[in-house]
Amino acid sequence: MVKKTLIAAAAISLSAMALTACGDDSDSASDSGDGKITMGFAQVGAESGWRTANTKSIQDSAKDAGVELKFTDAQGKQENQIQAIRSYIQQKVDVIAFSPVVETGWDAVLQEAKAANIPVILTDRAVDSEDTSLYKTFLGSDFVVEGEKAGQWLVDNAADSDVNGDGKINVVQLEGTTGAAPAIDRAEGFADTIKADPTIEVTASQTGDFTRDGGKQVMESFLQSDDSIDVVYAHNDDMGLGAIEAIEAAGLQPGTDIKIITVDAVHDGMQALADGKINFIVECSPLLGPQLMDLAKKVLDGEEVEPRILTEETTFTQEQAAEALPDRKY
Ligand code: GYE
Repeated sequence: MVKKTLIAAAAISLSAMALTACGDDSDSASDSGDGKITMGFAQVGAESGWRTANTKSIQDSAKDAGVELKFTDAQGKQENQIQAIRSYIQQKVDVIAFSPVVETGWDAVLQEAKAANIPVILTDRAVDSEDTSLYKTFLGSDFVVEGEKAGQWLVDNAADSDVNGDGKINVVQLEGTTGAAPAIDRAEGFADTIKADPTIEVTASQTGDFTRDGGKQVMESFLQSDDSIDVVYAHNDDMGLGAIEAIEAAGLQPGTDIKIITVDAVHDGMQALADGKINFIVECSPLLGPQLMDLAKKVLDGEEVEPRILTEETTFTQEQAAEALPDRKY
């Protein structure tokens, strides 16, 4: 139903654009003549608290920067994102930005954007295209480093994390969306770092698709098949929050009977951390909007921009979460 609405909306705006395009010959890579930048943004979906905060940041900062934003929600489907990007190309937006659901499979549509002379900015997630001329820059976190920070906390806190006291630290991993850059990289950074301590082992790993419900379901099945779980490493807060529900339903105390490490540091995650139900969170900032608008302007002004722009992030212990919560923006 929602998908149909999206397609219908795209079709309507396409025909509207076809009409206006007749009187407008400018097929430039700069703004379409009225001084106002039009940006087409193809969002992943609304799978998590992080994504909600990210969408709000992009919408608010477009308004603040006077950028006309065309926004689509792909509901977690690559085909919807590709369709949205194609419609932005046909509408001759000035710039396209998107957060790719998965890493692979973008070359064709990005080549179409390039042929139409519309610059593309990758926001939040990367693509694995070898041809880096297909996009101007990639703005977002270093997900490998995030995984390393999560792993390092566990290595540093190994003595307290052998909850079952069997001399081994059994970790179950709740992975993000299969094929997505943050899922691939957060797993890799974590796996590399825990090698420093041979008692730490990932004993089970499955996708929870970055959702609370997914995290809960996967954790329920992990708990049914294994009673020696010491640690949960969830690729985002929402899956960690779902795991908390499953752990509590099994009569165990999250944060004590099973340690929990997550990534994001959105409000609900930080609350659970301050409450002692999560043990450590690696921050991943969703507030990419202001930098994105700034980059779009620079790109359209013909300025050189760095091909990779990293966001600044920190980590939180339980005490730090309690301190930071009152001023948290998301
Ligand atoms: O960590 C997760 C979201 O791409 C960094 O996607 C983003 C991730 C974020 O669903 O919560």
